[in-house]
Amino acid sequence: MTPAASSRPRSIDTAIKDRAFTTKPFRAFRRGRSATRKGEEPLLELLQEENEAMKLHDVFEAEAKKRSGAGNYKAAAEQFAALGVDAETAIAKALATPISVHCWQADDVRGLELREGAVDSGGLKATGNYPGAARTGDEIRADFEVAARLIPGKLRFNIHAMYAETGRPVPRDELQPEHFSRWVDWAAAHGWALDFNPTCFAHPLAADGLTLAHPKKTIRQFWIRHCRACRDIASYFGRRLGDSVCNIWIPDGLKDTTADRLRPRERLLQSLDAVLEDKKPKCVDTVESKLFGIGVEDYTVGSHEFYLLYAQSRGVGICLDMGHFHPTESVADKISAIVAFVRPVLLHVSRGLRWDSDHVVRFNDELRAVCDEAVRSGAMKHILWATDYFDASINRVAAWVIGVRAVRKALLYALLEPWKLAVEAELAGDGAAKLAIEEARAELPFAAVWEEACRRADVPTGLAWMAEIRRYEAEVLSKR
Ligand code: RNT
Ligand code: ZN
Repeated sequence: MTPAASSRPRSIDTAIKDRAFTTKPFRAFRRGRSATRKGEEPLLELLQEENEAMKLHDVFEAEAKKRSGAGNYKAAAEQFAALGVDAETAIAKALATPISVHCWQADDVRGLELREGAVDSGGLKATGNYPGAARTGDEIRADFEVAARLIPGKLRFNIHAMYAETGRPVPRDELQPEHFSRWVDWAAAHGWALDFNPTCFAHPLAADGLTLAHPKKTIRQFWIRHCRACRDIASYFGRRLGDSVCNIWIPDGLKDTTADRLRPRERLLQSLDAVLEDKKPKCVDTVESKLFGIGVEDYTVGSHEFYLLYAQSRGVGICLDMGHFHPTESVADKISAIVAFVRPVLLHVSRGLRWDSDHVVRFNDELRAVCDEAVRSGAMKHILWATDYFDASINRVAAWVIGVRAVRKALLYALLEPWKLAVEAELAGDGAAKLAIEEARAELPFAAVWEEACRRADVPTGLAWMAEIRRYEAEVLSKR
């Protein structure tokens, strides 16, 4: 029995003090957050009592000690088999699909550059002030090693030019592969390939909100040189670790009542042609559109139509970020429309709440729809998976684990769809049968197959991984 199981009621603060969060920054942070003190509104007191009843720490620890539910898998697999789905194949494919995890969740998109003075963030804003953000490359790497042990399946790691470790200020257009040698050695040691992104924001020459489309030639040329340098770096990563995706996103746009929408797009087209003019071995080029950004609400130069046609005409890949479309637009539906013309299709898996808010990815309808469509398209080898979100208001390592596990889970869920039956019903014109089959998915024992996948990948199931996160928070993150 742990102390929390005693019958004496304890406040959240006491529980926190007794448990993992014994250090000052976490106590202060959590006190500030909880409005539930004795004598306040009855509803809040009630919630506080409910929270006590949950005994979070004990639940996580107990989960961590449980052996995962190997027992249920056989029966579950039989249920799937009865609907024509092979659970073994689904598990194998789900675990083998690489997910490229974004480094920028660790440090709220700050980067490691040595620079003087503040710079504009290019409309990217991580909100929240949860303690423990990574401050150095070593801290990002250590944090990711913890996250990676809690995520099943094949991973890659995705860094940005602003994560160069140069030891002295190096202009972005002079970056070289050697400035990323620590990333490469580390990734190689873990068997992860590295993906890359030019950083065309958070820089004095991006202060106008324009980079590759800037009216000034000298500024455009700086960013062209930067993007070319980035392709060389990606090509180096590719040769060392296996193909590297180099994804170009720029913030370029205008705030209000744009007078000339054509010339900036012509300039972007020319700049991109200059960037992409020669082939770089092992570098897979993609371009990423956006609907709008903070401060550039009226006009985005690199809109979806622009980049889709650019990618198609130039033979490069397209990146679809789930937060970069109108909130009612379906990214899932775009996959089958695009993949026959443009390859690869890189998915930036994100979760927008009301706007491109980059919330931690969850196993929700949108994500399931994207994974379903990717699997149904039969073109999985042309679809690349990457995460792109940043939440500074919660434990950042947990944010990684929650989001990437959700992607893996949704991939497995999609691979377990009784899809052939649904297609058969559709071809037979039997709409009711199709609906019934799709509804039955919610009743199938998915959890048992997911647990089995986690067990085979040697990572915790259920809530067990949270015990690890809390330990790391108490031992490492809280000391930052
Ligand atoms: C921005 C894009 C882009 C960035 C990263 C940091 O809206 O989504 O992919 O999030 O490059
Ligand atoms: Zn993105």
